[in-house]
Amino acid sequence: MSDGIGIEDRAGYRVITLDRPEKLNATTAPMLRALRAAFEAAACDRACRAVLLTGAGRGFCAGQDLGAVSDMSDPAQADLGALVEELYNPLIRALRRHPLPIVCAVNGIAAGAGANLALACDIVLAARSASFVQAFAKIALIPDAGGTWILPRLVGDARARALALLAEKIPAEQAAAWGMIWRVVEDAALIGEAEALCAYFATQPTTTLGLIKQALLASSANDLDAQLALERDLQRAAGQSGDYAEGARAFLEKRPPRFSGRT
Ligand code: LHQ
Repeated sequence: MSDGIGIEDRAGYRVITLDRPEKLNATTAPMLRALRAAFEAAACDRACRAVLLTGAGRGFCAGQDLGAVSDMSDPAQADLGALVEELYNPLIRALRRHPLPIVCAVNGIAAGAGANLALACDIVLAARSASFVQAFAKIALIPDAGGTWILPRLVGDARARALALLAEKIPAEQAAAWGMIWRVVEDAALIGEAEALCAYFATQPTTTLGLIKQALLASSANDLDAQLALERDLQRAAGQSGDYAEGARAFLEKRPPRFSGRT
């Protein structure tokens, strides 16, 4: 049986596709496990220098498959927290701590945990026809998959509150105008642009890009002194890399650098 995701290797990067188009790629337990395993495998593969996440069909991801978690016979016995802990939390941590740049191509609706899965990626491109909805409140749930952490950081408290409490669908263009995503792309150009970004990242100083992600992640919990100390330490590591030596040499020799990635 298919686990609901597709994995395809390209030159220097990997494409992971959410693949249950008949259910707008709503996530199931096998799918979430496979997704996490795919990201972990990408992190360990030295030939892979970026990851592209997208969805098959007309949706990106409609969030948790509600059919798979809807035994309403005794709600008091249901433990959605256990599901969050086992399946969503490790995935979101894996994305935010991932050493490679992750590009997300939001090809259609991103709802509930599907929206927050997209927002956990590093660079989010969305098709002009795509939209985002923190659908949770409509079914009496709270935003999970990191939604209550990332939304206020991306769009500010006022917009995060309205998005979460009203659960209104917002178009891709509005998401971009609010700083929730990087940019909107014409539908037909979406995958091409996301692939081009990944191909670009595949030529870049991969280890250093991972250090940049590490610094940005830490900044949300650190005070200025702690962050300055972290920058010192990470810059020390970056400065000792072969890619820094190549980058500086290439600049001085007025030629494009040839980064090896993981040095
Ligand atoms: C679906 C789903 C879906 C199953 C569309 N499930 N079938 C939750 C619980 C537990 C613990 C952990 O955390 C979570 C996190 C969450 O993600 S909660 C939020 C779950 N998501 C939602 O509440 C969104 C539900 N979906 C919708 O509101 C709509 O489908 C949207 C607005 C996404 C798209 O609307 P339409 O474009 O009109 O498409 P549709 O509703 O006709 O959906 C197409 C098919 O996909 C349909 O199946 P069918 O067999 O009737 O053709 C839907 O039933 C199915 N589908 N989302 N989450």
